Amino acid sequence: MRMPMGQVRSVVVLTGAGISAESGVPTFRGAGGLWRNFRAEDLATPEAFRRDPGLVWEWYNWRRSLIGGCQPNAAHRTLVDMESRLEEFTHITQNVDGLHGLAGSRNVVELHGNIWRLRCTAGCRAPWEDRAVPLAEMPPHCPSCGALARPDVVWFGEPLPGDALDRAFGAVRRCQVMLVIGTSALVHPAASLPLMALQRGAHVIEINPQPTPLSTVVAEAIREPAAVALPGWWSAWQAEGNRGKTVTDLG
Ligand code: BJW
Repeated sequence: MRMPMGQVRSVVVLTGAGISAESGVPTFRGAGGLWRNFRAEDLATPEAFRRDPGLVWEWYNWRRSLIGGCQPNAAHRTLVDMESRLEEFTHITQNVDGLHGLAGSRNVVELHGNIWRLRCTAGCRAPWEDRAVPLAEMPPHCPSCGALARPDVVWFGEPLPGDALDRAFGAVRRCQVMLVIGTSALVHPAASLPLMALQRGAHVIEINPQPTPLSTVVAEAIREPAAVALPGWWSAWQAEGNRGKTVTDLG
């Protein structure tokens, strides 16, 4: 597909754990991934939390301390620049690490929640932010009603936040260009978003050093780490766009 750069109005970015890898945050799958050493069934399901909230909270406390020592990288910063310059830009993330916000992204659709927020299991109040590392109380409780608190993240088998999902699907329906960065594209419904964009004729570009199920169907697969590939891709977009090049030419 050839799409004149000047005609591109609507861009969507979907990020996954790989964008934070160069910041030192472990991914989930693949070499060094969290699921190599921990079982998702024991730690990232509602059943696991019901069975042993203390164990699940220990794991989240450990991850919060690890993420708390990490800083955004050049890929996170490039997305901040894209947000400030592009007319219609929607940034969707599966990440819970909060590094996009720390980099300065203002409007991020968080599909899987945020590890820095807590939620009352009795649902008595809205989720609240607590950046303490370690948490003052383990496991923590709701300051309003005293019920057990849980991380405000989406575990396997749980529905994604409806408003975030609606915004994501709405933006994907309208987009002309979609960048899919640092995700294994295995977890649904997030993994359905690029497929939907493709079905609707968008130009989909994947940035990932490893192949994924998307790699053979996207228009371009850039096999480089995000902190290298994304700033380069964005510079080329800005420079070449003004000279009337097309999205395909930038591959
Ligand atoms: C780099 C890089 C560098 C490395 N630069 N790249 C069978 C078929 C289809 C679906 C299902 C099924 N069985 C069950 C399901 C549903 C399930 C699912 O999809 N499972 C599949 C795994 C099979 N989905 C769900 O359960 C979801 N909910 C749902 O469907 O609800 C339905 C419902 C409706 C109504 C009522 C009730 C239910 C929820 C999914 C929640 C996912 N949660 C987690 C944990 C979040 C909290 C936490 O962090 O603790 O979200 S799991 C984990 O995976 C996390 C991530 O957001 C998510 C995706 O991972 P991501 O980001 O892709 O990371 P990785 O590690 O997989 O990949 C990293 C990539 O980066 C790799 O490709 C590297 O190569 C690359 N990389 N360095 C660029 N420098």
